Amino acid sequence: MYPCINDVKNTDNLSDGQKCAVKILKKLEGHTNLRSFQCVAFPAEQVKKLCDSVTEIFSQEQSLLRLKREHDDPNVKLNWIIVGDLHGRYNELWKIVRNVTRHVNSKVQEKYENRFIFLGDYVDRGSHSLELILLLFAWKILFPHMVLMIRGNHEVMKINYFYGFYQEVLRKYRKGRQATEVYRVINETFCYLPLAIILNNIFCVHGGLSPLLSNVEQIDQLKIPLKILENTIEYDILWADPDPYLTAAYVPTTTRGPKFGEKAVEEFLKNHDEIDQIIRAHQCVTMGYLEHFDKKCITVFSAPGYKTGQRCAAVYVLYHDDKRQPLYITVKDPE
Ligand SMILES: [Mn+2]
Repeated sequence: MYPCINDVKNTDNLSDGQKCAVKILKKLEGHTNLRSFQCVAFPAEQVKKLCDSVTEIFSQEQSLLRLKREHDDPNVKLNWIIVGDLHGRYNELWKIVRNVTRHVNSKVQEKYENRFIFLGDYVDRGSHSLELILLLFAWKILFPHMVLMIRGNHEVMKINYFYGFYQEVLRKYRKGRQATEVYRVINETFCYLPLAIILNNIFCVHGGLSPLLSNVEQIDQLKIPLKILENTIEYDILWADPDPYLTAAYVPTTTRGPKFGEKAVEEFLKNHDEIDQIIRAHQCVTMGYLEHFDKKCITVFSAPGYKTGQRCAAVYVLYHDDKRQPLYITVKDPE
């Protein structure tokens, strides 16, 4: 089970934003295997409506989302599928949701529901960032509880102006006025994305920890919409990387965020009784999955084909019975 147009209920009572999401999703569901330079075009007006509607939903969420089991309906078993960097790999996203949910379903017989956490880096690098982000926004509008999204370091205009997304939008709108409008409105929407999620005992974030972050409440206090400025908690948690060889807790870098070592992770877990693991994305790791510091921190990377010849990526699944496991996705011919 994945977010699907057939599951949209009460189509007569939809808001304008939901109607727009239905239109966009219907069209995208009909194009799940795009060639490199093929595009699914939507008028700027429609993109704007979609962005306005999803912004409203993100505004009601918080910078730090907390999901606890007791909030769940006890009759429904939830499997959480955690997805790392996607980087415009739209066809592969479809393969991921279809293959992974098929696999998860075959293991779970009872009444269940699959939910998704996307860890950011939706745009740049790949050739279909635009279709991918519109697909995620349409899903979010129609299935807000089933699809959770946080912000990656590429969901920042200063970055995605240079790493592919801006050029892609220019090309798809033939450098017209609609191009700058679409690019601007999507980047404005990015400023409303939450920054981290606590799911049961797991802290989900795009990059990692920050020396400025002693308590997750500090993330709670960050008010969206948010500009990401250097030397802030928000910058660090979007950019940080774990370093297995680091003896200090943190070391700054000049090109990315801080590196954090086992000491930093232990300190963070000690300060947060409710958290026992950190799941992050942000680095292209072999096979799409890597454990750090005795599984206290995990990297998930979900964009097969990100590097030439790299066919494998992974997602991390948190099954309803609390079993946690990576699932690998192999794509035969990444475009
Ligand atoms: Mn990243």
